[in-house]
Amino acid sequence: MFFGVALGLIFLIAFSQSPEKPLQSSSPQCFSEFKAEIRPYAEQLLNRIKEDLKNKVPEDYIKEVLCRKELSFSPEIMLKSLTWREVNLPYHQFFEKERLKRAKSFIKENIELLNALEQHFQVDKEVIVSIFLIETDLGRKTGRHRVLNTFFSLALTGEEDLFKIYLQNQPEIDFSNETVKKRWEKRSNWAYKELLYFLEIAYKNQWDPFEIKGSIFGAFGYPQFVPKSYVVYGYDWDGDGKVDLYSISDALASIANYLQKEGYKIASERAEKKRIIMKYNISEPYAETVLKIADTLKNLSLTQNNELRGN
Ligand SMILES: [Ca+2]
Repeated sequence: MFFGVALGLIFLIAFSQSPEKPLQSSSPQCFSEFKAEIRPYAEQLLNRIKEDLKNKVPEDYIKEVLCRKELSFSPEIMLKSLTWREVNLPYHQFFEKERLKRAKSFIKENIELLNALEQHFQVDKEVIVSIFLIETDLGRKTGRHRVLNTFFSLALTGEEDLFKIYLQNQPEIDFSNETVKKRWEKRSNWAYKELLYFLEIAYKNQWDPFEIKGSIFGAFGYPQFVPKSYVVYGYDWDGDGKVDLYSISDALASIANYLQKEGYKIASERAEKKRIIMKYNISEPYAETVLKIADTLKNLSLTQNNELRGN
């Protein structure tokens, strides 16, 4: 073992003194795990990010984060987003007795907070809980994909020449089709902006950016917000100076704040409420399910109150 250490030391000295050693780039470890064909694009993206976040996030921080070995590039996220079909999601599962029972208990346990939120934001508490139930099963399922890697990957596949490499074995994606191409362009531009928002909020909040995990398309926390929604609608209800989407009070207040800012009013007609909920998630079956569950929860608590009164 001693010999090994000594030998290692000799090698170390030999190599550190080697005059043939190539000059190191400014970011020696950056993207070293990536394939050679990807690296120049990643370097270019890194420089663009540094430029666009100037005066907002220190360059050293950006470099430190994006040069970590946890950073990974998954072009299949873009491929998936382009072949994504609007399917009828199994919304009926949310009407299962077990889930409704848990949602009902949740309301009971958090009634003071929910009443305060309803009062403050003028959003029905049952709607808030219904969204919380549908999005993450009351906080049980918040996603397992690293948000940073998702947006980094989507942004990097915005490089056409790079993306074309991965399109070769994808006969179902017709890149000569203008609609497909527009979708790709829109998706990658959006992801790049979300990536900037994410780096900014991770820096400000001193998060470990790789610890934040979410859905396949980068929605995170109990309300499943993308980074821009965190910035625009995030609400620090408990007043600790930070918006924590993994704390019940901040998360539920953020859902309510989202709806209120988009125009939700407790006194509005059902159709109007539905229209606003579709701004949270642009899907009619989604909005319909949110309202139906909210109605069910409302009726359940009414029945319970009547039972208590002996009716
Ligand atoms: Ca807070």
